[in-house]
Amino acid sequence: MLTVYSPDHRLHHGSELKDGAVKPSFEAPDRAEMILARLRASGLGEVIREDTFDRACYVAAHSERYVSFLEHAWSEWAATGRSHDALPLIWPVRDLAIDEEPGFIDGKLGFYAMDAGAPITAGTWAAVSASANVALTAMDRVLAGQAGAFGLCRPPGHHAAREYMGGYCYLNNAAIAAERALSKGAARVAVLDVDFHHGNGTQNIFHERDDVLFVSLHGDPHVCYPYFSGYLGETGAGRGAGYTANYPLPQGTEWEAYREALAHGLGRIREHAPDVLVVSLGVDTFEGDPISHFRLTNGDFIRLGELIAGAGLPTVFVMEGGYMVDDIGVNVVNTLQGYAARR
Ligand code: Q9C
Ligand code: ZN
Repeated sequence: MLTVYSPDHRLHHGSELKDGAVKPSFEAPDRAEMILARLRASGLGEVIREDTFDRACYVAAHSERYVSFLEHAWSEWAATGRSHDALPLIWPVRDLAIDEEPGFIDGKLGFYAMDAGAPITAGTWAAVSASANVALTAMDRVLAGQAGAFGLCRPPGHHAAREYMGGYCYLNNAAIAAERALSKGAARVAVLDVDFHHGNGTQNIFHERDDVLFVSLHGDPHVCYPYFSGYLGETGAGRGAGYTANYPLPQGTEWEAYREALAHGLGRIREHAPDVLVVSLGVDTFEGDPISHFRLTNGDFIRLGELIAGAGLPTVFVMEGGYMVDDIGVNVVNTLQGYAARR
């Protein structure tokens, strides 16, 4: 198992609103460093740096104006004399939903965001573009014949939609990797999202597409973030009707119920017969996660990797969430080792 890693992730260390105050985000640099340390200690395989890619690779999954916004947001913010993290404070909800980009940074922040959980800082664009490049590099290695690769992406990506950020996510690394595979000749791709939170961004990007199947297991959005997406009845639209499969699961879900839903989702993936599988690997399904509500154990992640390997597909793992930093490395490496043992 090959890992792709970029130290540039450290350039992004933002804040979030917590308990009525602005505090360091749960989505912090030590997450990636803990995973890297555990990977190295486990001898799982080589760790390489990311390649560089053209911005057209990002625009395959996002709009040009959104990518431009991400690239220039900090300099526009700093030009107003502010040096703290940029967070949106107004959103174009329902009847206020216009499609014209505002001319001022405070309006742009809300126009291109679903929540206040994706701060823009001085180093955000450098880290975000490096994170997408990590996913692209992992995909290129798998397309070149490697059985499996792990993109140690940070920031994560699955909440980022075609035209908005949120939930710690900016560019959708999994969607960008899937588009890369299609651009290199794959006929079909599947994305399996096992992060605790619904991958609303990935679903948004591929909602009307029949070449990319999106399968997600997550906390029931009736009571879990992101609340407005991830219901059972969301199954795709237009040509994409039937190519989105959501498995909302109750809070407190343990391995046995999780395994059953996963087996069903993997069945859908087998029917789709993709050339390559992208796994949005969040380990915030862990029982000790501070912001999530499933009860998977350290050992369950080995079984997760084994079941994914059972699909028999070339696989790109892309890092998403997971906030119990003490266990994040163990849970990621367990998943990858479970996968590698069965390939
Ligand atoms: N108290 C990812 O896992 N905040 N994003 C939820 C719950 C947002 C998670 C607050 C969580 C986003 C990639
Ligand atoms: Zn998550």
